[in-house]
Amino acid sequence: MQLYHKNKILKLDRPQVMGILNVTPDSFSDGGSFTQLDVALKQVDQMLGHGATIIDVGGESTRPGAAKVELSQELDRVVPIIEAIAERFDCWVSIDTSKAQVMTEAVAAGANLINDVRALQLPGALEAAATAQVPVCLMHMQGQPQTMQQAPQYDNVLLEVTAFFEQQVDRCVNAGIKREQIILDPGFGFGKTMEHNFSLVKHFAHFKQFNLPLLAGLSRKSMFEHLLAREVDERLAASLAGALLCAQQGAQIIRVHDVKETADVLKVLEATEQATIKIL
Ligand code: YH5
Repeated sequence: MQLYHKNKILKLDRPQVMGILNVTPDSFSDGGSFTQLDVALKQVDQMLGHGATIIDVGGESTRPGAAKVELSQELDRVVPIIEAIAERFDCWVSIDTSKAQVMTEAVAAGANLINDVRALQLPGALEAAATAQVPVCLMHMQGQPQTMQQAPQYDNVLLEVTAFFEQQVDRCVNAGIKREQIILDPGFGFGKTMEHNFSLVKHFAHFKQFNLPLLAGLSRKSMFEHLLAREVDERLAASLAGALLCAQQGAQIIRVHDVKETADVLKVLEATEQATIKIL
């Protein structure tokens, strides 16, 4: 399995680490300022040095209850950073957005992958992604970010997420996106209770039936707060356990804040899988 964009190929024969680069300044300056750009590039350099192969640039906060971001503000945040990364580093750059115009301008600036928590459902997004000819990550979410955690409900979360994937893959293929360029993501924490999230972890392997790349994003999420009563900066061990459980069940891309530690865990998994093959 592999993804491609122009002359770049991302091999998925072992799990890849996607490092999260938030450019959502709850701080003061916008993405174009020298200091913020400099800080972001240092973080990128560090994440790549620690083994990330994809940098996921996000300018809209989709945390429960977060404020909406205007188009111009989101563009101002992400475009200069993507240009700077693409200029300096030979890595994959992913744009975490739901807005069609951000997708288009981000890819023009050098992004290689569209990561959309709304699965290309906002106006124009499907067409923008098809035109951009980059791989796309389709994430499942129940409801909208502002309200999704108020009362998530499913008859069967696994079957509902699976049905959603079937529909959305069809929709993308019909719009001209190549099937093999679609990544699926069950969307941990997006309109899901703790029980729903852990059911999806337990049965992550169920999604291998699509024979498409799978992405798991559990890093520091609230499901661990509810389980462990840990603040966001105390959820590393839990996040690593979640990453391992999903990678062991076939996740090819693990989206994380803590690249170094996650890369170590994935190396342990890989060494174990290699050893098993040799013994058989
Ligand atoms: C994802 O799962 N998540 S943004 C709240 C947290 C910690 C982390 C309260 N974008 C995903 O990371 N894209 C986000 O603590 C994503 N999959 C994909 N494909 C939310 C996030 C977070 C939220």
